[in-house]
Order: sequence, then C-alpha cells, then structure tokens
Amino acid sequence: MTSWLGLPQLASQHGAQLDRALGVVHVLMALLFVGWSAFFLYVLVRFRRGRNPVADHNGVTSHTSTWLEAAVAVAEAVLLVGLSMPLWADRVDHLPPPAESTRVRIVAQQFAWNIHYPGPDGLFGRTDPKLIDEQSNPLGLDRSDPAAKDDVTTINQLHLPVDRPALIQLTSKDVIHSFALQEMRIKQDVIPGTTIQVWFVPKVTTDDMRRRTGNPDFGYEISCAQLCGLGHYRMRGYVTVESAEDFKKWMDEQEAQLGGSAEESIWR
Ligand SMILES: [Cu+2]
Repeated sequence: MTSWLGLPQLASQHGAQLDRALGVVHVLMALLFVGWSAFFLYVLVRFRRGRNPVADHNGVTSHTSTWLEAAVAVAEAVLLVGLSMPLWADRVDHLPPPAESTRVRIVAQQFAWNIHYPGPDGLFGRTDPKLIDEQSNPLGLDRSDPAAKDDVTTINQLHLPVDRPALIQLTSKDVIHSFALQEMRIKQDVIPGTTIQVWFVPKVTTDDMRRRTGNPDFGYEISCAQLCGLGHYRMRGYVTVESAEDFKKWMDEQEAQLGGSAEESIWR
C-alpha cells in the first residue's frame, strides 16, 4: 500500500503502522502543496498589475480562506492525535515483559556498536569505566562479578531470534549517536549518561529477506544516524535475524568460547 514511498523492505511488527502514518502524511502534504500552488497561481493572475493598477487596502472579505485553514488544522490534528500519538504510545508505554524478550545492551562509541547479552542467568554483569580496554574489553565488563561470568559480548554483531520481542538498552560512551535499523523502522538517539530502551519484533529472518529481495548478500545493518565524528561513515553494525534454534546455536557457541577465555583470564 505504501510501496510508492520507496521505503526499505519492512521486517518488523510495528513497521506497517508507521509506514501507513508516513503515507497519510505524504498524501496530506501533497494535497496542501497542490492546493497552495494553485492558489498562488490564481493570485498571480487575479491580482496582476494590468487589472489592479492601484493597490486596494480593503483586503479579502470572503471567509473561504479561514475555513480552508481550519480544515487543514483539523486534518493535521487528526494525524497527530489519531495516528501519531497512539503509535508513539504503543512504542513507549508498553514495553514487552523482559522475560519474554531478547534483552541486549548496546553501548555506542566512536565508531562501533558494543553488543552485550546477559547470558543464561538473564543478568547483565557489572561494568566499570575503569576496566575499559579498547582492545580486549571495550565494555569495561567486570568478569569477576558472578552475573558477568556468562555474559556474551560482540562488536558490531547483533543476533536476534525472529518473532520474539527484542528489548534493547542503548547508551553511549562518548558522544550522541543514533541507533538506526531501517528495515525494523527503528531509530533512536543514543545519549551518553542515559539509558534509553527501544523494542521491536523482527518478523523476517535474514535468510527469508535474502530470498524475498533476490539478493544473496542481503544483511540487516545497524547504521549510525547521527553525525558523530570523522569515522561516522564506518560506524556500522550487522544484524542477523534467525530462527530460535539458530539463535540458540549461535549463543551456545559464544558461551563455549567464553568458557575458554574466562579460564585463561583467571590464570593470567
Ligand atoms: Cu555514531
């Protein structure tokens, strides 16, 4: 229905509602553009110098324009109150229950996305800026904290199971970034010093999207939508949406690798 907008492929549950709102806004703006342009042309001709050699200071006496303005205001109010506000409320008032979601913490930095999963215990381990090592521990995760032992971290690699709400906590280490997932219709500024939650339900796996687009190299991307410095253009993450089984397999692999490195760090 909104294909004429030329939007990227849609892959999240709430996205269709958002696309519809975007479509309606475009239609209203197109009508206004045509209307005002026609009015402008009419005025150019109607009040041309040849017909009105002397200025008339009485002004307009008809109330047509007043009614037109009121109609436009009503249409805009309907869009705002009837479409946009319920959509926004649906996004921010009712977060999915954490127990039924894939929970991820994402810490943005110049110029990467640090991805942090709580692991099987469901608890994010303690982090401390003092422990940050840009090479080995960009999140500053304290592996001596029991809750941190099973935490999985990656750089720029976000894996999500399909059809399950993804509940993401966003924060930044340095400047303002913006977490954008085009196909999920998600865009949220990431502000240092605060944690902002976003959520969505991915509905199409990466494999399905490859089939749908006929592009075997298709991949979902996290892009930074806020000019955040010289390397902004390369601040790009990758999202793999997969079946629950594949996601579990990936997570188990990550956990297995963790076992090794955790032991190593004890002996170091
Ligand atoms: Cu950025």
